[in-house]
Amino acid sequence: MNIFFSGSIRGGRDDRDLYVDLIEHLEDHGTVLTEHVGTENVEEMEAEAGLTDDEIHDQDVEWLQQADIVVAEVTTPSLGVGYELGRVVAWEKPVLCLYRPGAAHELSAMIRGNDAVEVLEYRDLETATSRIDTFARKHS
Ligand code: 6K6
Repeated sequence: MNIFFSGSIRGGRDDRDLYVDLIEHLEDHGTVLTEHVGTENVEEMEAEAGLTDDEIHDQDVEWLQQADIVVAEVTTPSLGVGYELGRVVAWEKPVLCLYRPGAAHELSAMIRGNDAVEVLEYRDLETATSRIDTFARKHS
């Protein structure tokens, strides 16, 4: 199963360590196409590799098309994550969004109010991974 993990990059990297834990757990269920979302210094690394924004966009859209399921950590608001979610909802792919209540930003109504998206409000990693297991099994 191909899994697209979506998380903030230019929106802010405060939750990067958490992304690493979630990606590691998702790898039990299939191939995570977007491991780089958890990578430290991803922007510097990809800039050094000479990747342009056009190439990043086109590659990410290609991975979104290949994905069987999408899991997004949406606590740190990100334009890119919101864009990715809009695209996959239009393609009717299964989407799970993970959000920690009490964060600096309330979750967008465009995510919480979207019936095509499963939203889990969670406070600890164990709750998130357990829901990921249920979600991944349901769509495998
Ligand atoms: C290279 C050069 C400059 O920046 C980079 C690295 N940037 C990205 N590399 C890969 N995927 C990216 C990059 N920027 C955004 N994305 C995609 O958008 C990822 O799939 C994330 O889920 C999402 C994050 O969007 P922003 O708006 O927070 O950056």
